[in-house]
Amino acid sequence: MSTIQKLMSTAKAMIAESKGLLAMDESTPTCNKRFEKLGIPQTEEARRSYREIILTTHGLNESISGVILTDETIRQSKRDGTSFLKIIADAGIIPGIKVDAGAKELAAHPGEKLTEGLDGLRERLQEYSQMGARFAKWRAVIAIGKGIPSRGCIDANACLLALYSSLCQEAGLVPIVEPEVLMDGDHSMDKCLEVTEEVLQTVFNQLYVQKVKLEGIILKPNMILPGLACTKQAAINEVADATVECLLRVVPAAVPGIAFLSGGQSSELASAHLNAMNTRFKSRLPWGLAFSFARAIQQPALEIWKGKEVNLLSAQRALYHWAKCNRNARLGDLA
Ligand code: 5MM
Repeated sequence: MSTIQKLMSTAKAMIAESKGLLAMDESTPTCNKRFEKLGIPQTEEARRSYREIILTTHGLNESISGVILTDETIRQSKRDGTSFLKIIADAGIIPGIKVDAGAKELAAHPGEKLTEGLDGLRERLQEYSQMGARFAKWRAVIAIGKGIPSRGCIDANACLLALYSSLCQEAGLVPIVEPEVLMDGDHSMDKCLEVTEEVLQTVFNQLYVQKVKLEGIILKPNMILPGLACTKQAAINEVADATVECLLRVVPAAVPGIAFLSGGQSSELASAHLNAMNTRFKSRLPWGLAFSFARAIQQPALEIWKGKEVNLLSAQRALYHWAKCNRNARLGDLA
C-alpha cells in the first residue's frame, strides 16, 4: 500500500460513519487544573487511573473510532500491567498522539499565541509510528479581542500547522489540523464566522504551499458560536447553519472529514449543534461531520469519578452515554 493510500484509509476509518474521536490529550497542566477543581490528587498515578477508566469503558468502541493520547499516556498501562496501546488495539480503536508542545506567547503580539513543537518532530513521529500511532494532532489557538487576531498570528500558526502536517504524512501518520478560534470574549457570532473563515482560508493555503495531501488529513475546527460573554447567544439551528456555511466556503471537497472540538460548550449543546448540522445538511456535504471532543464527552464522567474507586462504574456509564449521544448526533439521530 502506498503512503497516500495508507493515509486515506486511516482518515476514512477515523471518520467512519457514526463514529468520532475522543480527545484525551490534555497536557499535564490542563489535566492537573481540572483535577484540582474536583479535589483529585494531581499525580501521575491519578492521571493514569483516570485514563484507565476511560479506556476500559465497555462499549466505547461503538461510538469512538480513535483516541488522541499524550506522550505520557501512550507509554502507560493498566494497573494489571496491560499496556494502554494493547487495550486500544483490542477494542479496534485507532491510537493517535498529540505532538505539539503547546501554545506560547507570540513575540511582539500581545495577547496572541503561537503553537510550538517542530524541533525534533520528525524523530518523535517515527517513534510514535513504531509504537503504533496512526494519526497525530497539533492545536493552534486564535483569540478574538480588540485588534486581534493579527495577520502575523494567523499566518505563523497556519504555516506551522502545514509544516507539522507534511512531516506527519511523511511518517505515514494522518495529521489532525486544529486551528481553534477561542470562545472567550463578548464577540458576536458574525465575528466568529469572519475570523474562522479567514483562519481556515489561510490554513488551507499553507497546506497547499507545503504540498500536504488533503485526502489524508482530518480538520478539527471550532463551531461558529458567539463569544461566551456575548449578550446575544444563538439558537441551535443558527449555529448549525453558520458553521456549515463557513466550512462550505473554505474546506475543499478532497478533505475526508471534519471532527469538531467542543471548545468549552456544555455536553448537551455540543451534541445538539453537531446533530443539527447532520440533520439539516448531511446529504449535501462533501465531507463527514464528526466530533473530536474532550470536555463534552469526558467532563460529566470526571465530575462523577472525583478520584474515588467507588464512583468508577458510574463515571464509565456517563462516558459511554456522552460518547453514544455524539454517535447519534453524527447520524443526525439525537433524541
Ligand atoms: C480544544 O481542545 C481540544 C478539544 O477539547 P475540547 O473538546 O474540550 O475543546 C483538545 O484536544 C485539546 O487540544 C487537548 O485537550 C490538549 O489541550 P491542552 O491545553 O491540555 O494542551
